[in-house]
Amino acid sequence: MNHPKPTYLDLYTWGTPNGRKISILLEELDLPYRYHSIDITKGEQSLPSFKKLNPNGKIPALEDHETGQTLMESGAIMLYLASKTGNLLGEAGSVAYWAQVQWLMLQVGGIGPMLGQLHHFAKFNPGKSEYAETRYKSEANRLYELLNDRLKDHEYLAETYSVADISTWPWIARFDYQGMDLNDYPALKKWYLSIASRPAVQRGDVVPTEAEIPLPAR
Ligand SMILES: N[C@@H](CCC(=O)N[C@@H](CS)C(=O)NCC(=O)O)C(=O)O
Repeated sequence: MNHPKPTYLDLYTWGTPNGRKISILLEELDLPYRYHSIDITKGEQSLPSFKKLNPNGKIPALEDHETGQTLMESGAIMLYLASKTGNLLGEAGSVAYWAQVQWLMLQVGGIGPMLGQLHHFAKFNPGKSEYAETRYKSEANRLYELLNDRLKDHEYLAETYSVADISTWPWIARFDYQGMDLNDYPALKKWYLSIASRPAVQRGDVVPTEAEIPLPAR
């Protein structure tokens, strides 16, 4: 008789790119977890109960009752979950591992912050700062070009599908917010659509908030 896997993971998140990364990863890793909604539009990320989990007051956060580990920062959570299972991340210290970590770090340190600011200025507050809109749009153009160049001769950001792809994909899924046309970046578009077709990605994407995966017009 099959016994259900025990559930010892609690995920606290919301339907933003940083929030969706973790539910997608948990689905890819086939790890059972409980989902807790932290509605950042209502300020729930600043409640003392949540700040006990993430003193920085931002989603996502994770609790692992098996080990007693509590974690903030999506990149750290991804490394933790992939290391725990030995999946979607190379063996610690290997060439594959560092290749994946470098693309993951580019996402958490560059792609997320730059595209996130573009959402703030160009999508939600247009006309407030021409300088900021120009600055973040040019960073978006540059980063899309970088990813497209990399993916011209690589199926994935590192050699195999990994945490690096999972952390970057939900940011590219906001191409519309960013005023970007994926048709201008054919290799990135191919990568985006291939990841969008993965059942675990489709399951994980709708965990925080129901929404259709955005698809480019043609
Ligand atoms: N570096 C953090 C960024 C987390 C982050 O910016 N979360 C946003 C949503 S995508 C948030 O909670 N925003 C609410 C706020 O800033 O108050 C991570 O990767 O986990």
